[in-house]
Amino acid sequence: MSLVEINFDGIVGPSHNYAGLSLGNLAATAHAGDISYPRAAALQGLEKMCGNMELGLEQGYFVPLPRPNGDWLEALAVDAATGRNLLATGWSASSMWTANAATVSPAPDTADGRCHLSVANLVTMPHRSHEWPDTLRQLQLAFADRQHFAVHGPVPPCFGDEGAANHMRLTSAHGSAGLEVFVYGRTGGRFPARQHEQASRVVARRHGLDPERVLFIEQSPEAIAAGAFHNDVVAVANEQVLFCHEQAFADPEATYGAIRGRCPGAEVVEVPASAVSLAEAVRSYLFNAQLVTLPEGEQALVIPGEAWDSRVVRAWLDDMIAGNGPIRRIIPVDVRQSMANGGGPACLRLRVVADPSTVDPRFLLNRFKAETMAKIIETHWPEQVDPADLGRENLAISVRKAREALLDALELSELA
Ligand code: SUG
Repeated sequence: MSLVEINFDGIVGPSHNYAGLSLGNLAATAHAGDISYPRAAALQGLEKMCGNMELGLEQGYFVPLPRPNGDWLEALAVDAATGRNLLATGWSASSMWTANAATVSPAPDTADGRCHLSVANLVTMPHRSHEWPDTLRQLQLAFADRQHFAVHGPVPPCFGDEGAANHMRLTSAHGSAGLEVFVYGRTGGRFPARQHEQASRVVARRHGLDPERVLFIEQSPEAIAAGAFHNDVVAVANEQVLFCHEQAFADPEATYGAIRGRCPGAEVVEVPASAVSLAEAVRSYLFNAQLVTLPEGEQALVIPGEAWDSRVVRAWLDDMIAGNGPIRRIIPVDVRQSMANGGGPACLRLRVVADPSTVDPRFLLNRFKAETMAKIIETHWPEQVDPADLGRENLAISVRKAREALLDALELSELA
C-alpha cells in the first residue's frame, strides 16, 4: 500500500459569478457585480491541475454541485421580489474551493488506521451552507472503500466548520504519522470568524486522532480583520515545513514552539511583516499556495500570478530561493477568475493522503480525461455571466445542461 498526497481540485462550475456574498473576503466583496467568465475560469483551473500532474503529482477532482439549487431557493421562498443577494446564494459555484469541502485525517494519524473525512458544514455563509449534502454524496462515492476510508457527515450547525482551509499537517513524510494542527478564529472582530474551535475539536475526536499529535491554535484576530477569512490565506504546511506570515497566529512563538515540540524536524519559514505586510499578503495571496513535494524530493510553492507580480513578494521569494531554505522552487499559475472571488491555488484543492488504487478512479485525472473536460468546458460553459442574469430561466437551463454533459463524460451521472 503506497500512501501519496492526492490533490482533489474543484472543477469551476458553469454558474461561476461575482455576487459579493462573503463578508470578510476582500477580493470577493471588491468584485461584487463584475461580469465573470466561467469558461475561462474552468480552463484556468484545469490548466493548474494539468500543470501539477506534469510535475509528477497525483491529481483528482470533484465535479461542480447542481446549481441553481432549486430546493434551497424554494426553502427560502425566493420569488421575483426577493433581493438579489438571497437569489445569488442559490447560484454560487463556491464548491470549486474544495479546501472547504472537508477535513481529512490520513490513515497513519487515526485510531482505526483508515483515512477519515468530515464534510464541512460551512454554516457561516448562506451561499456555502447548502453545499454539504451534495459534497457528501460525492465524498461517499469517491471514498466508498470502507476498508480504507470513513466519511463523516457535518459537525452540528451551531459550530462553524470550514474544512481543510483551517487544518494543517506536519509529518516527516506524507505516508507517516503526522501532527494535525487545527486553526480556529474567535468571534467579535470586524469580520466573521468562520472556523469555530469546537468544530475543530469535534472533528479531531471523530477522526480518532491521538491527542498527543493534535494542536488547536488560535488564528490572529488581526489576520481575520485584514481579510484572512481562513487560515490558508496566511499559512500553509507541507511535510516538515510550515510557511506562514508573522501575524498568522494569535501567539506565534507559542505556536512554533508547540509544533517543534511535537514534530521535532519541523522547519518554520516565517515571512516578517517588515518584508510583506499583512495587507499585501492578503492582496497577493502568497500563502494561498500549494506547497508540494516533487517526486525528486524537493518542495515547490505553486503561487497565484498575483503574488508573482507583487514587487515586495517577488523580492522576498528571490531572497528565499537564493538562501538555503527548504522551499526550492516557485511555480506561478494563472487562476485569476477564482482569485477575484478570494480563491487561490490552495483554495481550489483538497489534499487527501491515500493509495490512489483505493479511490474511485472516476475522480482521478489523466491526460485523456483532461482533454475531454476541456472540450466540454469549451462547448458548454457560458463565456460570461452578469450577476444581473442570475435567476433567468435560459441561464439556468444552460448551466444545468453544461453540468450534465460533464457528468456524462466522466460517467458520474448518478450525481445528476
Ligand atoms: O468562501 N468565496 C469563497 C472563497 C473560498 C476560499 N477558500 C479558501 N480560502 N480555502 C468564500 O469566501 C465568493 C462568492 C461570491 O461572493 O459570489 C466566495 O464564496
